[in-house]
Amino acid sequence: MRLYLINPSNPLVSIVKVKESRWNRYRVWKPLSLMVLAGLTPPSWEITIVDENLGVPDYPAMPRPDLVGITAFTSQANRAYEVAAQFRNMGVPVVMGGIHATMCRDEVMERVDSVVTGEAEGIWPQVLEDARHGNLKRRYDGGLAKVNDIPLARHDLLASGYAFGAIQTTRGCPLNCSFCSVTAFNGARYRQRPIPDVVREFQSIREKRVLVVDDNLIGTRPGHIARAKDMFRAMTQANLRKEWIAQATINFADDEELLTLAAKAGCRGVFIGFESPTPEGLLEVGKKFNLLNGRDFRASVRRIQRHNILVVGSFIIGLDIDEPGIGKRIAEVASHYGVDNLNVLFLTPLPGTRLWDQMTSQGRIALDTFPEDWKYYTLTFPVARYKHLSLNGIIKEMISCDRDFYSTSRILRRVWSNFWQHRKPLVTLVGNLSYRGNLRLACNAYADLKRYCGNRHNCVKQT
Ligand code: B12
Ligand code: SF4
Repeated sequence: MRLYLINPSNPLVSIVKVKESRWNRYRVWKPLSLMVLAGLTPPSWEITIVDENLGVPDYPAMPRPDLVGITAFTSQANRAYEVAAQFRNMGVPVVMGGIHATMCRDEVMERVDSVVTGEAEGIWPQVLEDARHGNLKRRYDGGLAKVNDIPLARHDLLASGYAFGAIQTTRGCPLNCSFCSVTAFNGARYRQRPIPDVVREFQSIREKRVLVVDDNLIGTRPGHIARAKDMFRAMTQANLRKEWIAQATINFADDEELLTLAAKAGCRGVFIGFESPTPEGLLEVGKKFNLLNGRDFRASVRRIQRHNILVVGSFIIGLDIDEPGIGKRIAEVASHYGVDNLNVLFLTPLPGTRLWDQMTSQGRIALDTFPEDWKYYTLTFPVARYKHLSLNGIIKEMISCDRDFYSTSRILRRVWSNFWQHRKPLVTLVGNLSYRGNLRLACNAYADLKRYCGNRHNCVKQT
């Protein structure tokens, strides 16, 4: 039995096109979901993983599979449906799973033979068995998996073409921020994989550099942090010789021992969601965790950096409290915090989130011709109607934020302080220039968006 597992591309996410710039190699990330599915698949199946971000193959010229499994974030849904149609026309059954299939099940069911909602671990062997007998059901639900017995992902199947390997050590997040799908999809309970499994899986990754995809690597409670410390100790003891980057909340900075152990285990960078420069903004998105009394973000960032760990800060533009000037404000605050890189995203109502429910009920979803418009749900396009910012206004804020934070003088200052603090001036320079280089691409994309909206009257306007 032959199985193709496919990660569809999104033509609007041009930065992932590896052939256009060699730096993009550092921005293409392995589709871990498909490697996990492959790990759950019995050996009687011959598996090929296709990541369209590395190039779209000529499917009809490939050997005919017995089953196709497609994964998709919401922003990949359009291409996922095209791929599904292509295989279904050849008479090959198609199963789709992942976050979009879970949040928009009915839409997906109309376009594929079978939909799997939730996490796959508990249900995928059953799906394969039904497919083998030509007896696929229309729907399966995997719910939340027990993370104690997840087989290792098949890291051997996507061996080349990427700068980073990928691994997951925990699932779920208790914080449930309004714009984020993680709590809705993976649950509020923080589930931690057994440390020996994590170490073994790390050992099976060939790349020197690894993305730890956990939404919050260290968790929020003392028990979570103790486990993170144990994991870092085990990683160091296993002498993995990996360098890895991860996502964490700002409490990462609060524990010197945790930072020391993380750095020793190979941590080289963290991505931290600051979300908004104001307490009102944090309250609006529900990220109360960042509001702890007396938190000095600048000192926190510096404490992390002292361990030679780079900090990428993430903010959102388009909150109800955001007014003209927010772009400059974010650039200033992020510079004051001292982050090494800044990633700013448009507030985007993703299906299944509290924000989606709120914006839908208020009639504020502007790009709502679905499924066609899903391709704009990359958080790099303003797809909603924002309270104090028009379409032109919010784009202007985003551009001014990027221009400010990535101005030549600010980049030089950042590189100089990295040099002065014996950190990573070169990595910071390359990272900053690469973000700055994207601005031109982003401006072209905004111009296309405006044309698209122009044809469709009443796109984004003030409410
Ligand atoms: C790593 C990651 C990335 C990587 C992607 C790597 C890759 N190619 O997969 C990068 C950095 C590139 C990325 C980009 C984006 N991401 Co992202 N990302 C994640 C993150 C943190 C982890 C994903 C992961 O690997 N999980 C581990 C695997 C094992 O879990 P999984 O993917 O859920 O797969 C399981 C099930 O879903 C299911 N399953 C999945 N696929 C299939 C297929 C079949 C056939 C079956 C049966 C089952 C199945 O089985 C798996 C095992 O249980 C998630 C958060 C999260 N917790 O999921 C956000 C997340 C998926 N990202 C999100 C978003 C919004 C984006 C972006 C649009 C915006 C952005 N800038 O972040 C872009 C998308 C760009 C594009 N191409 O269009 C949202 C998606 C929400 C949505 N409705 O789409 C998430 C949920 C985070 C959030 N804040 O809400 N992301
Ligand atoms: S944004 Fe981060 S902290 Fe908030 S719910 Fe999502 S994963 Fe958790």
